[in-house]
Amino acid sequence: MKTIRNASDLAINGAPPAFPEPIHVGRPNLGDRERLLAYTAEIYDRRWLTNNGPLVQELERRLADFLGVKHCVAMCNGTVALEIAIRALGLEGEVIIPSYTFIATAHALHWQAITPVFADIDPSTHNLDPDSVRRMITPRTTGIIGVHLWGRPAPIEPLQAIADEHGLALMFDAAHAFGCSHGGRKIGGFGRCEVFSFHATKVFNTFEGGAVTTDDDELAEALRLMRNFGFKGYDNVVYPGTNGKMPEINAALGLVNLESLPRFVNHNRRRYQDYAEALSPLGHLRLLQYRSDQQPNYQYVVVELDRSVAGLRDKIVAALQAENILARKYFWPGCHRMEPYRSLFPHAGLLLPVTEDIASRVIVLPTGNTLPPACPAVCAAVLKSSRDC
Ligand code: T4K
Repeated sequence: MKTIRNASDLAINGAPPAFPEPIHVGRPNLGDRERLLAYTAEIYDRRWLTNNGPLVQELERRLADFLGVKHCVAMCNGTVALEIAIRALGLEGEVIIPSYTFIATAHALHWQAITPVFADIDPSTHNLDPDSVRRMITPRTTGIIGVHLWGRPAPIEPLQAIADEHGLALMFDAAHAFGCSHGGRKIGGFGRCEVFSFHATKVFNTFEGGAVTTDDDELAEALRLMRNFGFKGYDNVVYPGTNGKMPEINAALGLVNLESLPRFVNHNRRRYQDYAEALSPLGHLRLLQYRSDQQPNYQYVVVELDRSVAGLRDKIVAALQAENILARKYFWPGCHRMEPYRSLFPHAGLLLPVTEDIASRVIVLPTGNTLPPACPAVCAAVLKSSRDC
């Protein structure tokens, strides 16, 4: 492994890369291979591949237990889970969301002819700013979708108070927050419902997958029917449903990975501590911190550059990538600057100064099960030296 002392040691300046293979943000965490193969053989023998099979039902029970919620409805991915939850809650008109999120949060509304209205975020948490949410409410508003960005809980109680005051439905996009907690309670039981992504890149994955969790019996029933075209028994459709079903093979990986989740989170926590130690001497950036009363999953290692060096971000990311560290600029430039929203709402940015500022300064670094132990120190050396390259 080369030592990076200054800019001339960087691969972007012609030196060899620090790592021979790409190191990805979102490299999948995988549990026991033999257990997965055993489940696969079972699926094969049983010839029950999808449509609410026994492994999906078992995964749903285990997830509901783990999250401390009454109902967990497994889905084929997080985006369809969002769409179904939005439909099952009867949202329409306008729904308030952050712009600083993955595009799926906005698209899930747009696909149902609902207008996403972008509220600004709190600079210290990157999550929705309740005051901005209040300002976005109009007579057409029917709901709020809070996002637990980076696995840090959205401001749950203030958002619930706003929702109650204005008669709005509150749900959460919990795609990043599997295994995280708020006030001693696991994310999953807040708002009317919460939506998880179990995509390959998430701390807990089922290849592709997702789930909606809720304590509301009626809502759970609607979610279950809607994910299967709206069928209630044979030959009887009671909702305009879709196909949101999770296949058995996905549930099998879920069962395997759930067993290894404590190991995945522990591993991420140790890597996060390595990053914290390696980055602490650098004055031109800060590593995103977690509150001591909130249990994180450490799935995203988020670095915020100082404003004084924000203009160097692309150069810094390019320097990391040249070392085979495939850092990302999530969630730049914000949903409001992507289509169709930038054409629909060309002036949205005027009301989103914090989103624009944060989105221009964040770099997400790799972590996960397969992260080479040297990566945090190399990232710190690159971040230090690439200022001068
Ligand atoms: N809400 C929020 C807040 C979300 O963040 C997401 C998804 C959703 C909703 C929607 O949930 P899903 O419908 O996806 O279940 C990735 C993921 O595809 C996406 O799931 C995730 N958020 C988003 C934050 O990240 P991309 O476009 O950055 O993915 P990609 O292909 O660039 O992969 C990221 C890195 O991971 C790459 O360096 C390659 C590596 N990778 C990826 C896959 C799939 C692997 O090493 N192995 C793999 O199998 O969106």
